[in-house]
Amino acid sequence: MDTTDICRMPGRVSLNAHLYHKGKIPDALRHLILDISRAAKYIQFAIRTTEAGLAGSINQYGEDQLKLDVLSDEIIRQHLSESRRVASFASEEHDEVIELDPSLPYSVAYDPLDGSSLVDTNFAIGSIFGIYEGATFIGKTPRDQVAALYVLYGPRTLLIYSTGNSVHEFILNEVGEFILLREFLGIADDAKNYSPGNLRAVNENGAYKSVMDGWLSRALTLRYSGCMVADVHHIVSKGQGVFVNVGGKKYPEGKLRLAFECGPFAYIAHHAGGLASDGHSDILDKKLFTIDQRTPIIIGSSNEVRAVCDVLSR
Ligand code: AHM
Ligand code: MG
Repeated sequence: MDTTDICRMPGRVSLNAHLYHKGKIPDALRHLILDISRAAKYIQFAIRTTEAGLAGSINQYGEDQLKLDVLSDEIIRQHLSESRRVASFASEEHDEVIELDPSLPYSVAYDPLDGSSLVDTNFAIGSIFGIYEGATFIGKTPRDQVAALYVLYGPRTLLIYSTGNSVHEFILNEVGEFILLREFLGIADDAKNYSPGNLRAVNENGAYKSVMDGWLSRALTLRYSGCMVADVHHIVSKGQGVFVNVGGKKYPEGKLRLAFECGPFAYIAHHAGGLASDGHSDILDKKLFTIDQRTPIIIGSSNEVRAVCDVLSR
């Protein structure tokens, strides 16, 4: 029998079928993304069924961990370990790289539950993943990622991935399968919405205040939730917008991390036609020296990203 017949693109397109037919990636990478998507299903169940309290522990940044932070991290750890495709991984919740088997093809950086402090408010939160070829991603740049994806746990559970061939969106259906919602998502050059993270920094960062004043005078629309996954997804979903998180004098690099948050989103924005900068250089070209490295980020519609960088550098 002709195998291309058996593997025809079905009417209702699963994540697996899409990765196979449109991703055109090695089977090992396809299976790794599917393993991660399985972990996400357990996390969305955990969010619905676990109380929103503290775990009684702190993470590598000295932040209190929620039970859900710890649980989400364990779920992902388990799926990455069992996948037998991961040489090493690093989580935002730990201060070290976990080495599994250097002969395996990929290394993964992930934030298990971004925006988890919002869980008691029932705002949307998410998981973020950057996948690299080789035994470690340290010494590489986000441009070296071979895939990036995030999962948004909101009223609906969405998974968005890129393997370098545009950006595609899936929805978790009632029987627990991720089904294609929209493919080839793009980000327009001009922004109508703005998402100003760490706005408290305007008190010590006059340039950021000028950026904010510019948005207000141009009457752009504010869209900010406090979860980077939700806020950047707003840009990906609406096809325009800008998200900023920059620091002040005390923390010039801001709060967000290159490996776990900014790198994967920069890859996704790039493959949707957008841009991500630290104010001077493309986030995709920033070398990963340590897992806890932070970076300012301006991400989204390219003209707006450039305009914001211009004001910030004055
Ligand atoms: P987290 O990974 O500890 O949840 O922190 C990251 C989140 C981002 O999702 C969001 O953009 C940012 O922190 C908001 O920070 P703050 O509440 O300090 O302004
Ligand atoms: Mg985070």
